[in-house]
Amino acid sequence: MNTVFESKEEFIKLYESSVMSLSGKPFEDTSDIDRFDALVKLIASKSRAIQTETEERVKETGQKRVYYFSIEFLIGRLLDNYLLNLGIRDLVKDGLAELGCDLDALEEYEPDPALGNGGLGRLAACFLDSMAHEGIAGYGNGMRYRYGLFKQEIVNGAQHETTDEWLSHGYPWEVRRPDKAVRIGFGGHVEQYERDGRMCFRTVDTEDVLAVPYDIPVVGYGGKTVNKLRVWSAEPVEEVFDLEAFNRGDYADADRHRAEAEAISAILYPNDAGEHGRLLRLKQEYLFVSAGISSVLDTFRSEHGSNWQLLPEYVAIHTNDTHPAMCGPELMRVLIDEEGLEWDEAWDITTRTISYTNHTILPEALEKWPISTFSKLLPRLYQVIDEISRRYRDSFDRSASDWQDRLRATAILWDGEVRMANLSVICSHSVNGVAKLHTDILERETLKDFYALTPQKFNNKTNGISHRRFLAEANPAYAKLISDAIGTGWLDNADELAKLAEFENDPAFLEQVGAAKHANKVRLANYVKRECGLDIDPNSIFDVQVKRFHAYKRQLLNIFKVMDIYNRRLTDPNFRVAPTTFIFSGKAASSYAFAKETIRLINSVADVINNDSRVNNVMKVCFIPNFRVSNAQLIYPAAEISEQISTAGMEASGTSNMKLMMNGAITLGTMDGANIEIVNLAGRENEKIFGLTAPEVDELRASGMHFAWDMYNADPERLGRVIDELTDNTFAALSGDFGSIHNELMSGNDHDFVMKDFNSYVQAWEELTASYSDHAAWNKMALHNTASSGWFSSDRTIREYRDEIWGA
Ligand code: T68
Repeated sequence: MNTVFESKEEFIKLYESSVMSLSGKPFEDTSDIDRFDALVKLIASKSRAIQTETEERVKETGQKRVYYFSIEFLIGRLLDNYLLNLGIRDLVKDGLAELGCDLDALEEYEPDPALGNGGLGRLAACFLDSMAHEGIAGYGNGMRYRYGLFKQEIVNGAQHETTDEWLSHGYPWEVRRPDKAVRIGFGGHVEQYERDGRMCFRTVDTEDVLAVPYDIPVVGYGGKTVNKLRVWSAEPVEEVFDLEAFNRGDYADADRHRAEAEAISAILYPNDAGEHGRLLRLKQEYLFVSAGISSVLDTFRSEHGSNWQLLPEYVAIHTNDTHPAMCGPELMRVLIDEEGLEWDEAWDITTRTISYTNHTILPEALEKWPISTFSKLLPRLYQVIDEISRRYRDSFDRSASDWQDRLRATAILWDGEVRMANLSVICSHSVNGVAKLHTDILERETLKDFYALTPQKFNNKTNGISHRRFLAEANPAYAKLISDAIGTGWLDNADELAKLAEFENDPAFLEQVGAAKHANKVRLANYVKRECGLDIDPNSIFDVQVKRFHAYKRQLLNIFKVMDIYNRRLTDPNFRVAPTTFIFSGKAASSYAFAKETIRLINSVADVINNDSRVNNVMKVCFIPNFRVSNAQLIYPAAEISEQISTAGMEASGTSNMKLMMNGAITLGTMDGANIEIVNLAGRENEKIFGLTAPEVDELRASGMHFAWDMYNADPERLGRVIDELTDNTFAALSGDFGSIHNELMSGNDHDFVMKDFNSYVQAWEELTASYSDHAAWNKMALHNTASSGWFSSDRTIREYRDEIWGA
């Protein structure tokens, strides 16, 4: 597959000269950073050569282009991934070794850009990988935040946020494209004017900023397609430096203009920031939408002229959640105001071009903006939205008896607010959820009125993950075992993982599966020792819950289980525990007090248990700080139990469940999100399912017959005791007690059914861990999970989007 370097010798020659010319030093005098930088620049330039070929092919064949608009792309480190995708990892590693460099060591210098919060942003990155692999002309359009999501440190058990300065040494993958910059106007007012005998609209007296794109190559596996991710940075339109202010000594004032413009792309918002009313967030959304649409249309125009009727044939614009919801009105605005199209034609083009994915049913995540804020910031765009809304209402079918309720539920403008989800649905030809159950809930509950009106728009696209990043790259020990057994075809086609089923009854192979897992556990234990100074035992079970902290994800339930096991171990010397390391990792939004207290509770429980010699030979609790793509790639391969314990009906899909399954972990989970598909693929006997189902949750909520205090009183020995321990100083030594969690749980009447599911959860855990001692049986389950996981490759997901939504 390698057509990048003719030979190792050629690589060495090119690389040496690249190091020297970039650093201006003889090779021997260069630092590891110089060497890392030069390596990336060399691979990036080789990638761009393929990108040029890809571009020519797309033009020649008139291939449809897909633009994936997402306010987050959590791309992770790229070097290792691209070496793998280009088929030159071994060649480069060997070549570097001849020069006395260690590839793994150099890779540690690569920043891990935190340009996303969690699942949504990582999904976007997996999709870029799969689009390039599938030969789709697919491009990411997003934001280049100067500071990504905060860096998490743990101080006295609590999360502390510090800034993530990922750009401090520069980012060698990106290319700044000032020639493609787009001017974006905010504020001002709308005026009418006449053009070619036609009344037109334009906005005047705007405050403008410049959106400057940076392009990052996206290298597809197989080395045939290289696409790009374009991220936008906000800058002042022109350098307006106030010399007078500077001379007065007002240095801040002198540069105010620049600072105000740059603020727009300064930070990534945490997902629980409560965006409501945050003007800067709205500016971010408009900036990447407007600049993105402008660049999409420029490319189209250069190929097809102004034949806008052809747009839906050659372009698909996908909106990842509601953050790019302005794509619809912005495309309308440009087609009407700038290209002179009539409303109806523009509307037809727009709705046939745009599609939308929903990622949550949480009502607080359904974005809304006050009309007053919106119309002041974006007066013309607001007029367009108002007109979309008016026409929607006017054409509304009033024959059904409940038409008024239906109109109220689906309206774009309501109660003084712009409802972004409704705008997204109305402007799109396709609306999808991200797992079967989630799509069902959208159709039956969250978006039921839209579903009744336009059922044909709705479809499911169960999420997927890049099996190349999260299995091949993250887990070299297991990947080698797999490739030795079934060949390397699975890298290209993840369905081939099913061939592993042949080895499920091969004792020698199962032992090797166990050995690879053990090696990964040792690797993680070393990382934990380095990062946290904690010794964890690679012979214990690694029980893992890694994801954003949120009440519905129920990290609280997990730590309650740990507390209960600890209590029982202390009170009953005959109570047997399979030696286990309970591993947690993840960030809580900085303003989300309950989630942050849960992190502090976990670390406080860890502090007590890890230092208690009565139990610390059989249990340890480990919180790995600053969860991100790079350390996730060390954690997934080491996991044996995958904790997927959200309240049923709440997790849209989950994707760590898929990554962990693929790496041979057994799911301990509820029937929620994509856990359901996991069970369907691998068989219920190969996972451990517990707890309320989604219909049971609905029923119990509706009945009003669940009472936290009854649960507490009914089980004083175990559940009651755990709850008492939140406030009786048992875990207070590190930094105090947990009254707010106690209060939230009891006054909130166990909103997330932590207490309700407690018993069945702990029992399921005990049964599952009891079966661990039969190593052969366990490894067989693990292998069966990997063998069943091919369907979760994002290659499959992307093919479904391509065939059923984009028509690309
Ligand atoms: C996640 N959503 C879902 N949102 O929770 C998860 N939100 O079930 C699903 O697997 C994943 O999306 C991919 O579909 C998120 O990650 C956010 O991060 C987010 C960011 C900004 C604003 C709101």
